[in-house]
Amino acid sequence: MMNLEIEKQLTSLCGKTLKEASNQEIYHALLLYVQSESKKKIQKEEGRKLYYISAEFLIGKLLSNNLINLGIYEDVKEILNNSGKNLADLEEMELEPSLGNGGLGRLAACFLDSIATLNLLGDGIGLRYHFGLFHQNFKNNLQNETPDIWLSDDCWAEKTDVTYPVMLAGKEVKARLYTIYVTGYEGRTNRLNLFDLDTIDESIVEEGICFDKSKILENLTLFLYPDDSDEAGRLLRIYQQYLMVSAGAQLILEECHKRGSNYHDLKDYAAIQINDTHPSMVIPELIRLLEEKGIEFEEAVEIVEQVCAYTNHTILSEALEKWPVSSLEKVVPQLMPIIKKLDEVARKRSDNENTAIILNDVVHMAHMDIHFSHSTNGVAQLHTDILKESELADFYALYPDKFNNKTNGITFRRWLIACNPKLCAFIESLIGKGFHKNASELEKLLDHVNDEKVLGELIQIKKHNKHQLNVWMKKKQGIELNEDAMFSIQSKRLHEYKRQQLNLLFLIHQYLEIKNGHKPSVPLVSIFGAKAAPAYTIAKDIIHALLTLSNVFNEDEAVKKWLQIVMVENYNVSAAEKMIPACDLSEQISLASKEASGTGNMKFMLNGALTLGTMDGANVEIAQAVGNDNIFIFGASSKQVIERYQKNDYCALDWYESDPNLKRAVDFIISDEMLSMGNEENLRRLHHELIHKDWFQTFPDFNAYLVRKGQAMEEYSRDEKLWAKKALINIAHAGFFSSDRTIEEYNRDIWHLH
Ligand code: 26Q
Repeated sequence: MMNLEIEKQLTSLCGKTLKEASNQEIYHALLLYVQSESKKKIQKEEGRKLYYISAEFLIGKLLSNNLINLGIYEDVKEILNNSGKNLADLEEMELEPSLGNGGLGRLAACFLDSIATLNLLGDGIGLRYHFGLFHQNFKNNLQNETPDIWLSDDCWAEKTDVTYPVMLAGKEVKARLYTIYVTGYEGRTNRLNLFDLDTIDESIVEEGICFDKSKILENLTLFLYPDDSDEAGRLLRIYQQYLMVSAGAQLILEECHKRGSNYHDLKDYAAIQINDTHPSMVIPELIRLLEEKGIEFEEAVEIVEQVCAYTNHTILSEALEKWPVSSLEKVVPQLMPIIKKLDEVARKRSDNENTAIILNDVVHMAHMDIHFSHSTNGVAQLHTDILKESELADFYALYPDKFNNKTNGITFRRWLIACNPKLCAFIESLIGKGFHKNASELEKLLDHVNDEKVLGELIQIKKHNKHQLNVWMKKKQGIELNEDAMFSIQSKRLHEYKRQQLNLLFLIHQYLEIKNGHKPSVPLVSIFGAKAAPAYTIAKDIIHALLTLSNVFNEDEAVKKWLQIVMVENYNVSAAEKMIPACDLSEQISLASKEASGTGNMKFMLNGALTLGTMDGANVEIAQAVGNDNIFIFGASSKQVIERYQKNDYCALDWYESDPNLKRAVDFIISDEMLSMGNEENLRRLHHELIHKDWFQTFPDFNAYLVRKGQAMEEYSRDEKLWAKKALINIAHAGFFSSDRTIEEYNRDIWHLH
C-alpha cells in the first residue's frame, strides 16, 4: 500500500515512469519527495527552543539517512529494484557537503539527528560555504587542494526569502537564509539554518583554492577555514563568524518575539549552545541587539548569561581563538564597545588578571564565553577534568557550578544502521530493533558472546565489509587491498598531536624487521584517511612520508604480501562510512591529554573493531566500558605527559640516541630507499623536526606502541573466534556512546527543553 503511494508520487514528480526516468531524474524526485515528507513532521514550537550555533556542520550525504529516519528506506529500495534501478547508485550521485573540518563539525551533525529523534525542539545555525573544506588528492606523493563542489540544483539546502541586514566593516550586507530539514528517526523535523550572501562569486577562485582575500562581498562564504595562517585569512574568519552570529541572533530574537517573548523573558524561549569559540561573538551581538530593543546593558548581560552555554573542544592553547582588538575594531566596530564593557564586568567579578577578556590588546573569546554563559562543558570526562584542574583552573575556582562534562556521542542511525546494514540486520536478528532508539539494549548481545555460531557470523560480516572496502578502493583509486590481512585504520585530521607519525615509525620498524627475516604474525593493511591544513607544513610532510613509504613497500615483492599502506584520498563522511565497518584495529594513538574526546573511536567500536589507544579523551571511557581484556592500551598517562610539559625536560634527542630500534626507524625517513622515491626537502624536515623537537612525544611511547600492536596482531592471527568475541563485547558496550545519551544529558543539565 505504502509502496504504491510512494511510487505514484515519484512517478508524478519525474513526469514519467521510473523505468523510463534517468537516475538523475529519480534522484531529483526523491529529493522533492523526502523534503515534502519531512515537512509533514514539522511540529508546533512550544516552550524553550534550542539553537545550536556552529561554524561547522559536517552532515554528510542526506538521502539514505533521511529515508531511514522517515522509515521508508526499504520501501524505496524495493520500488526502485522493481523498476530496474538501484538505490546504491542513486546514493553515489549525491554530492557530500563538506561543511566541517572534522570532529567538532561531525558532532554537530550527530547532535541534530539526536535532537530531532528525541523529539526536542532545536535548530542549527551555521554558514553555507560554497566549497566547504578543500577537496584533497595526492600527486607526486603530496597533498593537492582543489575546491570541493557540492552545490547543485539537487541540493538539500532550500533557498528562502528571509534575509537579515548585517554590518561588516561599516557596510551593510544581506545575509540570506537557506534551510535544510532535519528529520529524526521516527521523530520530528527541525531545521538547519545556513546563512550566505547573494553576492558570492565562485569564479574568483583561481588556481587550487586561491582567491583574492580582499573581495569580502565576493569571497565571504567560499570556503571553510582550515587554519588561520595569514592575516587576510584571519580577518576573513572574523567576517564569516560575525555574519553567522549576527544573522543567527536576529533570527533567534525574531522567532522568540513571534512566539510571545518580550525579550526580558528570553530564557523561557531560547537556549543557545555555542560550539567552541567560533560563534562566541553571539554574546556581544545579542547584547547589542537587546540594547536596540530598549533593554539596559546590565539586564541584557543577565539575559544572555541565562540563555547561552559554551562547549570547549580543545586543550591545545594554540587552537583557542584570540582576536587582536585592532582586527575586531576593523570588522565589527559596533561590538568593540560592548566587549570592552564586558571586560570591565569580568574584571569586577575577579581581580585575577588571567580571567580578563582583553589582555594585551587581544580578545580571548573563551574567556568571554565562560563569564557570560551559564554552562561550560568539556566533551569527555578526562578532558573536563583537565580543563578544571589546569587549563581553565582559574575560571573553575571562580565559577565551580558552571563547569560540567558531556561525553560526546555518535548517532547510531548513520554509524550503524546506514553504514553497516549487514551487521545491523544481524544484531536485529539476535536482540530485535530496540537498540535503534534505545542504544543501551545493545548490552543484550552479551548473552551471545560465547555462541560459536554468532561469532562465526560476525567474522563473515567483517570479511564482507572488508571486501566491499576493497571494491570501493579499486574503483576509486585503483588500489587493491589484501583482504586476508588485518585492517588497521587511522582516520582523522592530520595533526601532530594525533600522532600519525607514530604509526609511520611503527610501519618503518615492521618493514625493517621483515627485511631482516622476522615476519609479523599476520599481514597488515594500514589504512589512513587524513586531510592536512594547507599551511600546516609538518602535517603535509607526514602525508608525504606515508605515501613515499607506501611506494617503498609496493616496490618490494617480498614485503608487499605482509605490509601495505593505503592512503584514502579526500577522507570525508562518505569515505568514513565505507572504511569504519571494514576495520579490525582502530588506531586512537594521540598523546595522552591532547585529544579532547575523539568520536571516530566510538564509531569503530560500534562497528566491531578493537581499539589500540592511549588513555586519552573518550578512550578512557571506552576502556572502562569494555574492560582491559577487550582493548589494547599503551603509552604514557595524561598525568605523566602534563608533568613532562611542566618540567619542560623532554629531550627527543636523548630518546633517539638511547633506543637503537627507534633510531633505526627515524633515520629510515632519510634513507636512500625513501629519498629515491620522495622529496628530500619534505623528508629531511620531518626527520629534523622529530629528533630536535617531537613536541607530541612520540619517542617515549614508541616501544610501548610496538609491543601492544604486536600483541594485537598476534592475538588476531592466533584465535579469530576470541577476537570476534572481543569485538562483540565492544559492540555490546557501545550504547553509552550514542549521541542520544549525550543529548539527553545536555537537555537534563543545560537546556531544559519540554
Ligand atoms: C580556529 C581558529 C582559526 C581557524 C580555525 C580554527 C579551528 C577550526 C576547527 C579550530 C578548531 C577546529 C576544530 C576542532 C575540532 O574538531 N575538535 C574536535 O572536537 C571533537 C568533538 O568534540 C573532539 O572529539 C575532538 O577530540 C576534538 O579535537
